[in-house]
Amino acid sequence: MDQDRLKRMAAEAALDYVPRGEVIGVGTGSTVNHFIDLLAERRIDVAGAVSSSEASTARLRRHGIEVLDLNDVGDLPVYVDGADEATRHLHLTKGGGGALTREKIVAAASRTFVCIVDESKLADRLGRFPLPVEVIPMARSLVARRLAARGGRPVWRQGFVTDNGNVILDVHDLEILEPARLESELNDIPGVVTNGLFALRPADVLLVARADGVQTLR
Ligand code: ABF
Repeated sequence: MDQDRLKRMAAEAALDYVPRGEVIGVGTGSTVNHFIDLLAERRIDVAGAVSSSEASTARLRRHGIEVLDLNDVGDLPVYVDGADEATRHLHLTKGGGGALTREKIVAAASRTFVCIVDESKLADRLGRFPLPVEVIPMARSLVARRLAARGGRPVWRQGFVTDNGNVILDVHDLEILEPARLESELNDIPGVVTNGLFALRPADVLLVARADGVQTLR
């Protein structure tokens, strides 16, 4: 079964986790795009959405779903988002789409983080997908040196500026044995805004779409 069909299957399974009549958190990426489209197609009754990117905001609005400011809504019952890589421990690598900072904010504000992936994202250990790190532009070289000193090979995502006006380093060849510890250590590098490890606050539910159905990992 092709990957896009699997992404839609995962997105469809996430509808079961959407409390009717409430404001929900919505992530970014092609799998989440299916989720947004299904909210509209199935006329799911949501009171609005807190979005993790300008791209998702535009898609939500095109469907007539109100986009709200997180500062006006407080904590959320659920956050639905994709990932670039995921383990059975529900640790994630995110940020391939460049929205990792707002994604991590909305995930932190949500009681239940439902992550939707196709089976190709599942890995025994994080690290095959280069780790995105959002950096204040003036600190790009400093942070790159600190990441290289850790054995990573940082590559500037040239021509890309995040919704927050920052740049991204994609870090190849990192050996990620303790995701939560590494996430915390990377946060301490001056100039790092967000790194793409979601282990300190992992997903609560991981929906993995396969040809024979959607597997639920908790
Ligand atoms: C988003 O989901 C990003 O963090 C990540 O890059 C993306 C996965 O992309 P896709 O769903 O398009 O495979 O949350």
